[in-house]
Amino acid sequence: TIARRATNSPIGFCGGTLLAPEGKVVISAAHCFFEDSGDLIQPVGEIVAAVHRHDLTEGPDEHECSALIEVEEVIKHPRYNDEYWTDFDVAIVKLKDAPPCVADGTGRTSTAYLDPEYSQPGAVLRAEGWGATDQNYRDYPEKLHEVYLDVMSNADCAHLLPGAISDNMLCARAPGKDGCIGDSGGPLVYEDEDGTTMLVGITSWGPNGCAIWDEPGVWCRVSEVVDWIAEHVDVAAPGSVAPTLSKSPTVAPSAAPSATPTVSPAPTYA
Ligand code: 4AZ
Repeated sequence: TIARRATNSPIGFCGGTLLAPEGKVVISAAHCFFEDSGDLIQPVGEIVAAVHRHDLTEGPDEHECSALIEVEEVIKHPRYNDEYWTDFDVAIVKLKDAPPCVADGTGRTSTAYLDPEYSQPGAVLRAEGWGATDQNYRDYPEKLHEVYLDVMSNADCAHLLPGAISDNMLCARAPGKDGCIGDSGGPLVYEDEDGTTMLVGITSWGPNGCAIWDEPGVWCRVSEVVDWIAEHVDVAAPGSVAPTLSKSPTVAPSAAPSATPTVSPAPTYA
C-alpha cells in the first residue's frame, strides 16, 4: 500500500504493484499522486510504500519481508487526463530501495510483469486492494482483499459509460464485486501458465459508487502504457532473467530451485 508518511496512519491512500524482477519500481495510478492540473498532491518525500503488509493493523515492520520504503521519484504519464478524464491514469513510483524479500532473491514478496497484450473480453482477472467494502465508502478492510472480475469489451463499456471510455482503459465487473475507493493504483492481474503474475490493469475509477452492475469499474490498460513505462525503467519479460543455477554437481544446493513463485501467504503488492 502507498501511504503518507506524515500522518503515520496505518491506512494507505492507494495501491500499487511491485514491478518484476527487482521490485524497486511501483506501478500505480497517476491520480493517486497528481491533481487534475498535473501538480503533485503532496511532495514525494512525504510518500512511502509499505511493502508486504497484508494486515494494516500490524506494524510496518511486522515481519522480515515487510518494510516502509521511501519514494525517490513519481512520474506521471505525459498524457494523463489527455482526451478523457482519467485517461492514461498511470504513474511510475521509483523506490529508494528494493523490498527486502525481492532483493534477497527469495521471491517471498511477489512482483508482477507488465502484460504487453490487449486483454480480451471474457478474461477473468484478479483485483486486489484495501479499498472500501461497502457502497457508502465507510468500511475499509484490515486485510488485503481480492475479487475476480470479467473483462468487458470497450464497446460494451462505452455503451454503459458514454463518452468516458478511451482505448487506454479496461472495464471489468462481476456481480457484487468491484474495485472501490482506496483500491486505486492497485493491480488487475492473472497468473500465466508458469505461475508468473502478469499486470493487465491499474485500478483507476468508477462512475458512481462501486459494484453497481451497469456501472463497471475502470482500469488503466497496461498494454497501452508499456512502451511509456519502458522509456523510464527497465521492463523485463518473464523468463528473461535466468535463475542462477549451480552447475557443480558436487555441491548440493541447500534449497532446491523451485518453480513455485512464492511461499508468502498471498501475492504482495505495495
Ligand atoms: C477509487 O476512487 C475508485 N468502482 C476505484 C475503483 C472504482 C471506483 C473508485 C470502481 O479509488
